[in-house]
Amino acid sequence: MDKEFRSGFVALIGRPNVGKSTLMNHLIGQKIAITSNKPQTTRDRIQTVYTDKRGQIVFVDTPGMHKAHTGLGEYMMGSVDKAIESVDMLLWLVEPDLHVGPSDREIAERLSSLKLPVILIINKADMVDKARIGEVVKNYSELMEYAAVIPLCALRGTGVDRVLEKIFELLPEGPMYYDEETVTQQPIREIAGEIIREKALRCLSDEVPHGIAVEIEKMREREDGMFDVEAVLVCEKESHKGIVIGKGGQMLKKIGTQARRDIEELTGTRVNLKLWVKVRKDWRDDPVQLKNFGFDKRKLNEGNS
Ligand SMILES: Nc1nc2c(ncn2[C@@H]2O[C@H](COP(=O)(O)OP(=O)(O)OP(=O)(O)O)[C@@H](O)[C@H]2O)c(=O)[nH]1
Ligand SMILES: [Mg+2]
Repeated sequence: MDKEFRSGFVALIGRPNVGKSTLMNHLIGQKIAITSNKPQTTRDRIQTVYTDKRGQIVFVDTPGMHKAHTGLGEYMMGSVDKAIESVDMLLWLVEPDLHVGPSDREIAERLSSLKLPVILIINKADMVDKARIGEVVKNYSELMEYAAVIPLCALRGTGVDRVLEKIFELLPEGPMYYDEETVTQQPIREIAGEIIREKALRCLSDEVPHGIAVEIEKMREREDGMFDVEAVLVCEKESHKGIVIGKGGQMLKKIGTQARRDIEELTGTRVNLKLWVKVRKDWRDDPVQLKNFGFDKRKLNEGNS
């Protein structure tokens, strides 16, 4: 009986900044999704695969659920809807906050209308004591029924094994969707662009990072294995350009140095990274620019993952 191979699609959902991407990276044991302390870091679904002898889980990381104020925000929320519609199970992440707010109630209402198992993950358990966790569990349990409730610390990866165990317990017998070596099918070029955006999110403050997009103009492997990468950091206002470049180019250099290190780790080879900064005025509300950056609502309707 316990030899059957189980599989299915599992989305990580919740409000911005609760730790969805951090948890997904720990679940698969590799850093694929970018993370930062700024809300709305993840902008699109990111699919990754975990396989062991118990079965295969295809994780779908999603943007944090919020009320959209830009065209980009609308795309992001469409992408969450698409994920919820197309998976077998949900991991709903929350922070150990005693106050269950209206947006959490809205999420719970929506989830309880679906016929999907929902595992409630109370993340950032390291920030509070055990008694508080008990109260949080009680408050959230009043909202809906869960297949399981698991408090954990995604940052350190503690409690992650219990999540995998529970998912395998709940998934039905199923096929192997991807070969066992696959961790993600996201092209290396896209991951490199996301790494650069992560460093910009982490180095910059205020509203500047939210208007950043990254275009990889060139990514070519030399004969000696070294990668040449040329990328443009796009910002949405002329006044942001100087901030991204920094005094004497220091900010751009800092972002570039940090990004290069991570891209080297990703490619397993030396990387020569060149960065430029361009302004595309208010691109987050410009349908043509949004499409150029891959945030095309039609793509969601076509069911393209
Ligand atoms: N203390 C603590 N911080 C955590 C934990 N998990 C994640 N974080 C931090 O929370 C912040 C947000 O993490 P992300 O993984 O980017 O959150 P997210 O839910 O993917 O955010 P969006 O993509 O913006 O929706 C980062 O600064 C993480 O380091 C945790 O268990 N404990
Ligand atoms: Mg995220």
